[in-house]
Amino acid sequence: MSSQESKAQAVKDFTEVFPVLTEEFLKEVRIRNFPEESVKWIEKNIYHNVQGGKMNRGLSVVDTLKILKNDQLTAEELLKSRVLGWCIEWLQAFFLVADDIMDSSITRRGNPCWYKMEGVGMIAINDAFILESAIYFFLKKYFRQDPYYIDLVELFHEITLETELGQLLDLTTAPEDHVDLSKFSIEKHQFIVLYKTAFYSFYLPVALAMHMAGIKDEKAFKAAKDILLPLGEYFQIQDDYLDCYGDPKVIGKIGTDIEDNKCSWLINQALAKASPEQRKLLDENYGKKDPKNVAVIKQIYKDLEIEKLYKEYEEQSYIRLNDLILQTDDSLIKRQVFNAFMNKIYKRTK
Ligand code: GPP
Ligand code: MG
Ligand code: MG
Ligand code: MG
Repeated sequence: MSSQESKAQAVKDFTEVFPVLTEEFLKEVRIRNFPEESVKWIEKNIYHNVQGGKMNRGLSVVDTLKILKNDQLTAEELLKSRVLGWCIEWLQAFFLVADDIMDSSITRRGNPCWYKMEGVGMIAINDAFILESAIYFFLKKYFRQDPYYIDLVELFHEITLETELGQLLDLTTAPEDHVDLSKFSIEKHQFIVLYKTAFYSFYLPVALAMHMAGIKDEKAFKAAKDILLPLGEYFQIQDDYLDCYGDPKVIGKIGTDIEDNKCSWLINQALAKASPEQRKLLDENYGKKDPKNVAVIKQIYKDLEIEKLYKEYEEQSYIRLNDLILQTDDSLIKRQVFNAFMNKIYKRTK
């Protein structure tokens, strides 16, 4: 079997678990005698928000466990790693439903954002909470008997807190009514993306698989963090780049970072290169909803060749991160785990 086929099969097997989990969760609602209307609402919430992503995070749990256990997984281990993978996809859905409200976004995964759907609006806030609660229902259902159950629960709680702290800083650095570009810096950006993205997107899938594999050594978790967090930073810089330069048809969302006054990688690079005249234009036009203001910012990015700078950053990151992977202690955690991540994200367009 070619690796392409086995990947397609892995995606298919992973995908097939989704409707099963959804049904189990809906049953949990039904046994509380909720009207069928509520059950249907939740089903729509789940299908609209949990599905349709790249599933990179979820699939990574399965892929990582396969690597850690030399491809020798029992049927039960396969199923449980897929359940954990879906728990991350549920977590991601919870974050994205809320993030899209906070970022005033319009589309997600090629569809209107959930809060933009007819009749949903701010009910989406509660829907996000329900998506989060589903995680703990699945963990209990599938892992209650396992010695590492509490590790999983604690990990989800800890990572959720870290992501929420990152989101807080992301938002408070980008107030809607007050643009002050002097508050931005590359260091601040680095700090925000570490918390808002890297922990849940990169460290979490690997740490979950490590718990399942019975790894206990704190040094192994530390080694995983040391490489996965920089990988996550690189991933979010790609996200910032795609927000401005990605094709909405491909990335499934319309960028709003300039309008939202976000401390994005792009604006930080522009600030570092801008002449006093360009700086004045950045100050006057960043963080405004009017397409005319946005166009001025994009023109300055063009004049400063920010896109070229990003391509260079991407090349350099590839070399730097591969180097870092080579330096990890293979006896603590297999290098292949990290190479698999790198291959999934290098030069991504969505
Ligand atoms: C990505 O930021 C970060 C998140 C989705 C985490 C949100 C965290 C919460 C606690 C709600 P982003 O806004 O750049 O993502 P996107 O570009 O996909 O909207
Ligand atoms: Mg957003
Ligand atoms: Mg956001
Ligand atoms: Mg973004």
